[in-house]
Amino acid sequence: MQTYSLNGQWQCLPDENDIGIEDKWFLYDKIKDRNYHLIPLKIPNSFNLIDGYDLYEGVFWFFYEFELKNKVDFSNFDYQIKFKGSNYNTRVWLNGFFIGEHEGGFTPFKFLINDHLKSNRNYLVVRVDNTRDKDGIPSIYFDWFNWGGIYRDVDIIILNKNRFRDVRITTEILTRKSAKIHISYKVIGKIKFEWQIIDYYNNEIIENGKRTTVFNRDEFSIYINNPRLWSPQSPALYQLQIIDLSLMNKRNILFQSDFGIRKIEVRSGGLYLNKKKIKLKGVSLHEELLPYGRTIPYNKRNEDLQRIKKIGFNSVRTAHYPHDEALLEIADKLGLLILEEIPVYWDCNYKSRKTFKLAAKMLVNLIGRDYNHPSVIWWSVGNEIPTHKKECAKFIENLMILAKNHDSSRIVTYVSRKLTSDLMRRKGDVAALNTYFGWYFGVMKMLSLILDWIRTPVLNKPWIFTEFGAGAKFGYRHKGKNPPKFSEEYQLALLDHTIKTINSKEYFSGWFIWIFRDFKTILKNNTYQQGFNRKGIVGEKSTEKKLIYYHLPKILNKKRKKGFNTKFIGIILWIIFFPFSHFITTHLVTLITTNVDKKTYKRGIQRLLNPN
Ligand code: GCB
Repeated sequence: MQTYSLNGQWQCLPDENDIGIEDKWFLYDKIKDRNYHLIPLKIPNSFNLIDGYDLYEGVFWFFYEFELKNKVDFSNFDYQIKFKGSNYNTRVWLNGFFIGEHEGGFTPFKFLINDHLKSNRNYLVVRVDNTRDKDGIPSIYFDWFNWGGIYRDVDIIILNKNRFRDVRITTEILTRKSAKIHISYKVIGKIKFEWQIIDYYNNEIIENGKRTTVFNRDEFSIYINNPRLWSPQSPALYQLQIIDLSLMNKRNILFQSDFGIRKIEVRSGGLYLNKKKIKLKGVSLHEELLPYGRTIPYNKRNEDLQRIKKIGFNSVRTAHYPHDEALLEIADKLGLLILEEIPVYWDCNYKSRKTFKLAAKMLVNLIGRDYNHPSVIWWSVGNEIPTHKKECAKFIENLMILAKNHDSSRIVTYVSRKLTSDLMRRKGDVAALNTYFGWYFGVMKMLSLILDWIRTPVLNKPWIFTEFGAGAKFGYRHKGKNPPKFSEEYQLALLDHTIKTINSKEYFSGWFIWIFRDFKTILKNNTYQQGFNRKGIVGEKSTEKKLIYYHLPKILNKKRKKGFNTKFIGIILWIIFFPFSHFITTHLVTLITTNVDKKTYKRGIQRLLNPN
């Protein structure tokens, strides 16, 4: 496989009235002959970084001319165009011909272009529309910025006619001294190949063999002695290489992928990595860094994860959608456990078959993309969704079944913000809870009792506190007692209290601070926020470190002093209040917060649509 990058200087054109299709902007001459004011833009990049388009939601067209270095050879190769990420709806034309369409902003997609690719000049046209859609995923309301456009790499992929697909490497630890590596794949055509397992540690081939597969699914297993296991403390990596043996003198690598030998398991109410109990201590991260938007340079992503690791975290939740694969490559190398999620978020059209199909496609694509990364330990199929509604419960349950069918080696769950009324929690491998006690509602001191209460229906599974946090405006400091909300001191106090509380509860197998970095959102607009969610431990450019940042290394492992144990009181509360539980959470706690939020959302959306 060879790749030919189409990154570089493109031209683009906003289409505010959506006339481009009717006006045939996909034809080269149409654009060339008219005096359109084309805007140069370095792709990958979001169009919201163009002056004057920072809040734009709508259609943008992109134009790019290219010539492949070598002559095209359709008898031996297939040519695909691959987009690693483009938000939200993307249509592609090559040399005037429609090539394909893709819906969804965060997973890669590709189209075969043999029929229209030329050896000399090629003219590529892409139309991207980031208008919110009620049937989309996410739907209309979400608490992050809707960066539009082609914001990840674009490549031409040149594939041998005979090739591998869907190569999956699954590892199993058999004994302390041996491991099994299971390789499954599909072959298009007929391939005689050699496989090799390379150990990065000594940089040597530790196992190899030969095989032939004809048009089929196939699989084989390799056993290795004294395996070095992958873990956050020791992220040992191996590499699988598959080499074509049909070419006599040329070494043609058909497939290669790094992998790690590790096992994540849920058993007896705990989380185990390589058979040892583990507590996840992590932070969430949006794929955004200013001034780059979502197109974060590799070295900056690396810097993020290095800092996260250095603070002492062992895991990262990639909120709320798949990030660029570069993040996973870095996490594999550094030893950070990653929680991945598809953007099924808040209210989507759970009744729609089309929306379900879209979610299912995103999930399967994500699992396909990231299966071989040892850092990835979990698939979440949704965040803060209304599981009390029948249609949503079914939607989520079916997605969890789908995830398990595609990958039974990882944790499958969804994330809920409901306290007592989410009876679906039992169906996930772990119970995942988001709650902003002491921020959006409640008082910090009540947290311990509330947790002991709400866990009652899921006593046998590990709980993960997937979100908690407090906003802080960098530089807003308060001396003395009772720091106000949005001060750095309040954030420090809340995170300190919450972490201590969770660390003291054996049924919690992990927690994730919301969030590493402040991020843009049209939904947060008070004096301290001004278009940013301020719950980051660093500011939106990563340069400003808040007070909590310096304290975290000391706080991560803190526990509460042993005090009054509310475990049994929690269970009794559950029994007493069970008949009212739905009312309490759905109609009181959740509604109070949702109503407050909804007003802000509406204002935010209105401001976006009518900036003046
Ligand atoms: C949540 C959401 C997250 C928001 C966060 C907040 O519960 O899961 O996407 O950004 O609250 O800060 O309001």
